[in-house]
Amino acid sequence: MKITSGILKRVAVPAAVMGMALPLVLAGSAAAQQPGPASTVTRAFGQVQYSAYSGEDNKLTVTAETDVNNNTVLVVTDLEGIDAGPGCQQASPTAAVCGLASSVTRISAQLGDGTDTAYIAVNIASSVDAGTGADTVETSGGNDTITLRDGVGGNDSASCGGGTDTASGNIGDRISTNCERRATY
Ligand SMILES: [Ca+2]
Ligand SMILES: [Ca+2]
Repeated sequence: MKITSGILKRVAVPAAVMGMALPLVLAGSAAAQQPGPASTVTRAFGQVQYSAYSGEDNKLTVTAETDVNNNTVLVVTDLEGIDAGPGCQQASPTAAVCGLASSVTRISAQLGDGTDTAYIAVNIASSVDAGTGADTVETSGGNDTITLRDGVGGNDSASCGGGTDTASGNIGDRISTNCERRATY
């Protein structure tokens, strides 16, 4: 009887954790899927790829969150809506979970047209191409590459966080000194 009781207790703990963690990552999962096409995110091995849907002012964030199994997973959010492709799972109409964060080696993001914001909040090497429009891009501790060049000067800004980073833009674009290699044309 003692053994049985011990097993039940050990099972009960993860269940309680699960109930508490659920709203953090999977809030809105019961809601209807985002109608129509949206931005997409996929993962192949350690490579995560985000592509913005055209015609939107995308608001991309990439974070590491604790899931229901107490794993640290990569969460990709676009407030304009996002579709989880191969390698990722839909968490809500605006969020996708793309597996264990620790095994992601590179994040690539194409923001396309529109006035977009991108915040990569994880210390993983990232490549962000802001595309056209007035864009704001911020990355963190990885060795990152940010491209602001869209033929228009002064409309974009980049901040690269820690690491050894490269950013390029048009003359007048704001590129932080934390982007060690900076070039404007
Ligand atoms: Ca853009
Ligand atoms: Ca960086």
